[in-house]
Amino acid sequence: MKFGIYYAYWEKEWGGDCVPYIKKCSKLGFDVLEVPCGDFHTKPESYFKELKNIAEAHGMLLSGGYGPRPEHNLASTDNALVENAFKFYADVFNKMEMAGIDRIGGALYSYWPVDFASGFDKKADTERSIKNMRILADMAADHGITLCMESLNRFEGYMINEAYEDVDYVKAVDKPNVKSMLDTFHMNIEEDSIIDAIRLTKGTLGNFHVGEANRKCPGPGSRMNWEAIGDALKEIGYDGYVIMEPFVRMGGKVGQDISIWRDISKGATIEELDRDAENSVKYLKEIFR
Ligand SMILES: [Mn+2]
Repeated sequence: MKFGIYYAYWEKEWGGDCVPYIKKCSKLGFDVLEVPCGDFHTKPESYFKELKNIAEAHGMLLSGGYGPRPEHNLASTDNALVENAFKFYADVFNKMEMAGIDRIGGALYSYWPVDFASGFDKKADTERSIKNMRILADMAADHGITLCMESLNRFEGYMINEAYEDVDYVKAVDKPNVKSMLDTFHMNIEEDSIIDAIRLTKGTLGNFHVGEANRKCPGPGSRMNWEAIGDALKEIGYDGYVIMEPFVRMGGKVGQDISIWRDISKGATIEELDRDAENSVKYLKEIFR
């Protein structure tokens, strides 16, 4: 297993320049940096070449994350919108390959965060999503990219809330580069057993997000049984990325989308955030290996 972190831990706005985080995260003990793909269309090719060069220089791997905006919803009833989403992803996949990023995870099957008031038809949406995901999978395969379908809690999505729904979706798409993806924060809300949920994804798990129930960095003495979670991942033979996705800072679009209405970091400085992440990845590497 390789251990990573999502850049947004330090940021209040989505996107931005991830290059400085490569060196920083390498120094903190990470193997992987997960970067946002939602703003790739705004960036020049030179940015992606720089990501690749700096990552290689520091022995770091890169993975991609995206919570699709409504205009990139593959389950939409609007064909023109879906065509536009394919165009957006075609550009993203090109740039991912340029940067040496071979996997992207998130609610790629739908959009995020869902506006539940706008109404939806889960069954029909899921059928459309599966049909369109097959097309997206072939586009991604041309660039050597794997698509990871992240199971989200009920307050952020409706199509895939539990591991069994994730596995069902992935099996229905039936493409080798479409995988399931779990996140302990979401599982903590929805699953009877986090361990059984992990077991269910044997053979289909493509990315694994970790975080405490309140999205702090994983650590000892928490409500999550990290030892049992690590054992379950080993039991199913998971050899992919374990990416921590802490969100502890208020403010900006990140704080708003993640629903952070108090300062979970308790006024932590950037240096203190760094130490927390460093201690957390050290702990996970000890427990999961
Ligand atoms: Mn996640």
